[in-house]
Amino acid sequence: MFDIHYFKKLLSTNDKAKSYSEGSVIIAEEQSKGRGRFRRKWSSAKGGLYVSIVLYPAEQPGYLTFIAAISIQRAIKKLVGLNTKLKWPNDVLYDDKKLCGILSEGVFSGKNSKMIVGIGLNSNNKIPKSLLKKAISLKSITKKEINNEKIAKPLLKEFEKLYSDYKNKKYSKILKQWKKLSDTIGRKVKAVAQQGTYIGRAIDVDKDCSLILRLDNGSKKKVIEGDIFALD
Ligand code: BT5
Repeated sequence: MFDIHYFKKLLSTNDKAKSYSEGSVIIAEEQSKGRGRFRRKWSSAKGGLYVSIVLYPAEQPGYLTFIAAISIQRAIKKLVGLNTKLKWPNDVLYDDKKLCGILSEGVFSGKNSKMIVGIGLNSNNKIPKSLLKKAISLKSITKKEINNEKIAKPLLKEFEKLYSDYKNKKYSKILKQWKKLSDTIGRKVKAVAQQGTYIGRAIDVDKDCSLILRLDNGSKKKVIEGDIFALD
């Protein structure tokens, strides 16, 4: 299904992907302007795996981020045998540290609208000192050089399988798999969103991929986007 294009260095694979058609995959070894959500910087030193997948626009784009996270989790398990966990909404964690981040973006230009799913995996890239408390790489965990192509292959294979469920609107099937791997559900968290900041226990993720918190006063709060910080 996928048509893979490799590059040594790009500004951002998500930006490069904008000029490619559906089914294309852009992979770079390094990015000079890697992006996170909310215009944040994504540290993208040489040796990491930076991937963008170009897809058709669709409903419920939050699931594309979940699909990418599940696929990375499985690819890592397959290649290096590590059990990683998923953090709402877009992270893959090991030992409470961020190993991978996902940025799904819609590109809208009339008839040619598309979705781009960007995946940044810290495989061999050096993590800057300023991020060492919250970020980690596969190489630093396994003490071995990671073959990025060997990660990309099962990643895209898993993605393709889950994407077929997504296209068939089997959202609950995907959600079930995400929840199984979740590090978020059950934890007390601080959620910082545009709608406000809330402290509560993460009790669920609903069919719109929103996080449901149980606040201290017993009421439920649906958080649509933002960042969460574990408090226990
Ligand atoms: C993300 O944003 O986690 C989405 C990252 C997506 C990166 C991929 S790489 C391929 C594609 N091309 C791009 O240009 N982007 C995508 P967010 O949840 O907002 O997290 C960003 C925050 O993570 C930053 O503010 C830092 O605190 C932290 N961070 C930056 N670089 C990191 C890294 N390499 N590893 C772990 N954490 C990092």
